[in-house]
Amino acid sequence: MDPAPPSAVAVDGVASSEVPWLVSATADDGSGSGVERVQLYYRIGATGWTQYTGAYGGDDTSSPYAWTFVPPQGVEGLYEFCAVAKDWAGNWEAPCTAAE
Ligand SMILES: [Ca+2]
Repeated sequence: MDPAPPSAVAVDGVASSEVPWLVSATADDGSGSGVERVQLYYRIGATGWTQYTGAYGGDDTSSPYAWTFVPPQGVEGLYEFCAVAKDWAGNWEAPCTAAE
């Protein structure tokens, strides 16, 4: 039994005018079933979180967890990142609230 969700934390890449950015995340499931996948979310300002998908996005199913992030709205603006993990027992981490 593994009732507990895993947790993932996005590690911001250095915001730069040179794209793409490399955004990575760490994920851990403690003594549970293990991390099955990690998703990257981003937001700009106070907007809602959007999952980063597309050619370089989507679910990362193997560690190290990292994404080649092409800022969808250009390099201007403050991007915040959040990662959400799922474990092999099917438990999802709670959706993003604050940047992490
Ligand atoms: Ca777990």
